[in-house]
Amino acid sequence: MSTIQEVAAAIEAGQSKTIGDIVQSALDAGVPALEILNAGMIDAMSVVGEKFSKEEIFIPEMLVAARAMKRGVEVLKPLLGDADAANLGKVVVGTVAGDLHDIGKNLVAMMIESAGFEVNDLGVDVSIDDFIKAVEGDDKVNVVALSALLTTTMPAMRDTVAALNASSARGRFKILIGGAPITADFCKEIGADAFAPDAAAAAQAAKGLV
Ligand code: B1M
Repeated sequence: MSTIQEVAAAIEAGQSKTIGDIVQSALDAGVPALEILNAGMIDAMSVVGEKFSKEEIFIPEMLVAARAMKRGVEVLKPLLGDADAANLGKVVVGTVAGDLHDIGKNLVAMMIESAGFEVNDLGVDVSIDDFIKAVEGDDKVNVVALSALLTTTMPAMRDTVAALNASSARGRFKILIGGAPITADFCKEIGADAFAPDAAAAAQAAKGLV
């Protein structure tokens, strides 16, 4: 029988071929999907990060762990959604320029979609121009959600928010930000509308903004 620990160990070891079965057998054993995600998978990625900081592992190991995480999330995705969700508007989601991390951003997109929004996911390393085009070219957009995982890409988030604040469409959308180095103070400082510490909070915050 699979447990949370087995899920975590498989993520840490980057077992992308078997993670689907391991997650499924934890579900079959009655472990709730959200618990598998938070206590099994997200915590395991933190361990991966700590090992990388201590130079116990290197970028290839981080990449395989990330791949395993993505496969595991695919199994959980249908269980984390809310099929009866209302249509609350459209959210443009993206990781800011220079930043290639997308696992947290993908979770945020998934939770926001489950909360009842349509999502336009621009991906990673998104330029300011692409964010501006996405909001100005679509009048359904009522939230822009920016993710940054690196302290070195916080300036890109600041610049993106400044450009969005200067946009002609600013009156009809709100700006939500998050990511490991991002704080509520930083949100206030750069003029975004809301900060959320995790994907579930991001979905709640998006609902609160519209
Ligand atoms: Co990167 N990396 N990485 N990495 N990587 C970190 C972030 C790091 C903390 C690792 C470490 O040193 N301990 C460190 C950053 C240090 C810093 O800036 N202070 C780091 C570094 C240094 C780097 C490189 C510079 C390494 C190098 O090349 N020397 C490089 C940069 C590349 C680039 O982006 N230009 C790099 C590369 C990579 C990989 C490509 C190998 C891989 C990413 C693969 C991928 O995403 N497809 C990777 C990984 C996997 C990590 C760690 C280990 C895991 C990240 C992750 O997916 N976490 C990470 C260490 C860590 O996080 N502990 C690390 C799980 C995910 C669910 O959490 O993304 O934080 P997270 O999302 C959370 C919240 O932050 C929040 O919700 C999610 C939870 O529900 N959230 C939002 C995120 N976005 C949000 C938006 C919101 C609201 C909430 O509103 C819009």
